[in-house]
Amino acid sequence: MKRVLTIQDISCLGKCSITIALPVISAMGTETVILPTAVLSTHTMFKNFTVKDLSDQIAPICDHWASEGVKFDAIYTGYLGTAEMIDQMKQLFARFKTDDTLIFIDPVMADNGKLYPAFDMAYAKKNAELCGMADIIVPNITEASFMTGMEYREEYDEAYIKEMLGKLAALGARTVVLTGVSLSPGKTGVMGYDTVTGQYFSYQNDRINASYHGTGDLFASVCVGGIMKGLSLEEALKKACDHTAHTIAVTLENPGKPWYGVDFEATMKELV
Ligand code: PXL
Repeated sequence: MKRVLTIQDISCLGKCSITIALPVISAMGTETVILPTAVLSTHTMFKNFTVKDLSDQIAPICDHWASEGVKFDAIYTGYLGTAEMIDQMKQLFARFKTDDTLIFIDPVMADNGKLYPAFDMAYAKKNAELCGMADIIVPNITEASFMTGMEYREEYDEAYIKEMLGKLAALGARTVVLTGVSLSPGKTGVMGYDTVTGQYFSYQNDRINASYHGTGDLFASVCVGGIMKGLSLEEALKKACDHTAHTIAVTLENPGKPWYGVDFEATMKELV
């Protein structure tokens, strides 16, 4: 069985980051090791959330794993929380990456043109550096605009997306994938660029007029889970797009849905 290490916060209430990645990747049939970057009472879209930063735990946990000789088939990072934590990730990659370890980075920090409350431009710059060390990165357009310095646009054409992919590729990752990309009216999906083959690829679904917190984490987790089960990146991205779109549709139908997260539990059976 493959083994993934996922590094993100634990938002105790909120259906995001580790509370999505752990159940989803495990249920897809891959051992999922977690390294929590912080414990928050809720995700940061709630008011008055508490945060306990776990920076001082990363090195001792890694020391212990190293002494056990543990190896990872993939390392998947999401919401990291502080610039210092990003620096620690660089050391962690150096320590645990082998020729067979996939580094998958979702530089979670922004959406809809704005950085999340905890972040600033210095954090975006650090995230850009980290993305340069990845095999695969999956920023949304907002995150990519903060990392590349390109203007964020709500209306754009394929040339804008290709330029953004080129600037992301210049950061250093092998394959760059932009999420939340609409290539024609009423559609949404991904567009990517593989720097080794020089090929662009894209996949689009019908756009559902609703958005829920945690959908990016669900998308990335399904993608990592799919790759670990042997899907090609393009197949895994399709599965992640389809599953995320379906889960948004199911969430929309639930009259009792919580405001703060996507109902990923409702579609887990179909995923598995
Ligand atoms: O879903 C992304 C995410 C992860 N972790 C925390 C967040 C968010 C988005 O707001 O606040 C703590």
